[in-house]
Amino acid sequence: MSKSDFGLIGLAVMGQNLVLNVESRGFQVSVYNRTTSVMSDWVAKHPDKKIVGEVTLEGFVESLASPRKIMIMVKAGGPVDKVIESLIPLLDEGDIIIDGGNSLYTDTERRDKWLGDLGFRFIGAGVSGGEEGARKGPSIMPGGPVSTWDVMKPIFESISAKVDGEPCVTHIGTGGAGHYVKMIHNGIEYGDMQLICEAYSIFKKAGFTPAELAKVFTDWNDGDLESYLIQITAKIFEQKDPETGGALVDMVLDTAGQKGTGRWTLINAVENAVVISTINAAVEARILSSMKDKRVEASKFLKGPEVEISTEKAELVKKVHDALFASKIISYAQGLDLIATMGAEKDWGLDLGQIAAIWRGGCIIRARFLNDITDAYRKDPELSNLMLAPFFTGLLNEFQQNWREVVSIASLAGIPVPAFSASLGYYDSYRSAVLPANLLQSQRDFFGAHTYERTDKPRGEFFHTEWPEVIG
Ligand code: NBP
Repeated sequence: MSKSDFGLIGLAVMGQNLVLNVESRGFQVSVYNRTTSVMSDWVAKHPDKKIVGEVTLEGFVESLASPRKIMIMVKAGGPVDKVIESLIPLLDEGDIIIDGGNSLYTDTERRDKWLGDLGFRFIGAGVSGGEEGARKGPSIMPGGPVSTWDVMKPIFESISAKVDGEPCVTHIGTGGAGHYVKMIHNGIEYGDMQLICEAYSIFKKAGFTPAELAKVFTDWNDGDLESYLIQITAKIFEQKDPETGGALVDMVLDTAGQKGTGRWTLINAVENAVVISTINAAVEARILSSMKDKRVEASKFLKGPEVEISTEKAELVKKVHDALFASKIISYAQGLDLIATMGAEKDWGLDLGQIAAIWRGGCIIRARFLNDITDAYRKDPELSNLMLAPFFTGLLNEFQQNWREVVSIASLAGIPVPAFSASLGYYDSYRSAVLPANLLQSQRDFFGAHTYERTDKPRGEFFHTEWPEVIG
């Protein structure tokens, strides 16, 4: 049998679908899985495909054409290192290992050095789009050396999603850049999902039925909010529960899980002193949702307002649309600010327009407005903040009044909207030429002699006041 063009280790949901995708583009693929029966059962289901199942790692490596291109699609963390360790003695110099899982970018940087020192080539590639993306065309975010990208480019471009004929894959940058950008993508995904949930929460309190909700989200998906997450949300509201006959969503317990990429994003933002308050609110909302028993208990004691939402339904839909869109702009502005800051720190040479462009298809956050983000950065690659791109400035100026009204309606009705509020807080802080930090700096000088700059003196001159003594 001829040697395979591509090899994949790890036949869980992502691995299986990626193999079918690669094979469908005309490549022969060898596969290996730690639990052999998983591999053989799956390969047996696809007798007509150019898929070679191998029961040993040695046989798997031997079945690949040189230089070998091996994608690892196993659980992130220790399992990736274990697979790499077992591959090393079997590989030849110049062979390529691709880690396509959700690895932490610092692990990718370590593996990049480890494998590079041994003469192998390594790519840490974020793959987004879940099961369907993997099968039909994901958005792929590969890092690593340009020379290795050049070898992998034909396969990556053929398997990725396409938007306007452009493949949703690009060389992100060296080292861990690919997995880093995938991590922030996931953080932004957390933000998008939470913002949609907050819109839902307001509509629910205003008495919208699941059928009305499905209509709102379907209409939104036909307009400027068009996106995969809005689309699936409309479908969720249409789904009936076979047991009760009601809407399935009403039967789903309100506790959300998370796998860690959102938390990693927050840690990185703090390390880089970049504000990502919308994503932060989204991660914390998941944490609070998971505290179901404590919330049920607290609900018996802590009072909220007894207020109905009186805004007429069509008007409320327009207002919430504006609040959602404005908050979404803020979330992307923050996420892209973090990517730009980290990219500069690491000298990754990131192209934010190109990153936005490859998120337009295949991935969970794909959305019409990513075209506008791509345009904004292509027009001005040095853009300091997405909010200041003329297109987005115009939208924020148009939406800001309704956005405030929605946060106010929610607050007066006792509905938690942490991501809407955090986004608005960021917007108002960022646009404030003057903030109350004059008082804060005075407090710091009072208790710690931290000094302050004066409004009537040049920047960089520091002053200290002997404040009155406080007893007790
Ligand atoms: P999982 O993350 O559930 O991992 C299961 C696979 O890892 C199986 O093939 C399993 O082999 C293998 N594995 C484990 Br666990 N420990 C191993 C070890 N020590 N040595 C060798 N193999 C080991 O699979 P997934 O959901 O397909 O995700 C794969 C990667 O893609 C993950 O990093 C994930 O975060 C990422 N990702 C997932 C999605 C998604 O929608 N699921 C989307 C985007 C990215 P076994 O059969 O022998 O147990």
